[in-house]
Amino acid sequence: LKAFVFDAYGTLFDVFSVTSLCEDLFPGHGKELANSWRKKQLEYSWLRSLMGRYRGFWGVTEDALVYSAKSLNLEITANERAQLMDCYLHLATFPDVKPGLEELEKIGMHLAILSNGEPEMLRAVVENADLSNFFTDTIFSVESVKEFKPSPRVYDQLSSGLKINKREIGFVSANNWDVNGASSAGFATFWIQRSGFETSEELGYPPTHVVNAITDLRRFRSPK
Ligand code: LAC
Repeated sequence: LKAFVFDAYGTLFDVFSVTSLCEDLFPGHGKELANSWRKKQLEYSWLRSLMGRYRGFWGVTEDALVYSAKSLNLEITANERAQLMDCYLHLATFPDVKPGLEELEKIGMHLAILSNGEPEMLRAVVENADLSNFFTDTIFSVESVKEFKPSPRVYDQLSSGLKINKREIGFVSANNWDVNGASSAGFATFWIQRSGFETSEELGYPPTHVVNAITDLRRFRSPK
């Protein structure tokens, strides 16, 4: 492998770092709101792809927040909505992210991101997490194909985008459905199973490798 391409939300960035603000704003409902928000965000991305009605991930994320608050009978003001959406630009990174990326960079791997996020929201979260130096000009978004993961068209942009042969690209995600999508599109895949409790999807395209953290990836570099 010459390149590792990372999923963003859930893999580099902890989407559940929104939970503490959810709990501050809606005491007793923080976890429920955060869980529903993420679940609905993904559902809307899949539904919109099927409908052929693309809307940027920022809008999809906001729609999912509005739906989730409504479904839990929580009254959310415009200001609270804006505060919660702003969390998406300041998500926490998992502890293995920076050390893992540093190791991979040191051994000369090309590093990239491929995400549902729009380029602007991705650039912001990457910059706020101080990861910009790892991903100069290598943030790829579904925006170019206007269909969400796991459409094969999303993953297929990687080879031309990176100018690296498909067989030399490893796709890394903690989202098992995303791994299935990239495997199905013909990539070598790495499923990050951080907690060890996640269940594999029954979609038929399992990961090529399972690892516990980004710091486990360096052993997969091609021999020089
Ligand atoms: C992404 C989704 C999987 O970052 O959250 O593409």
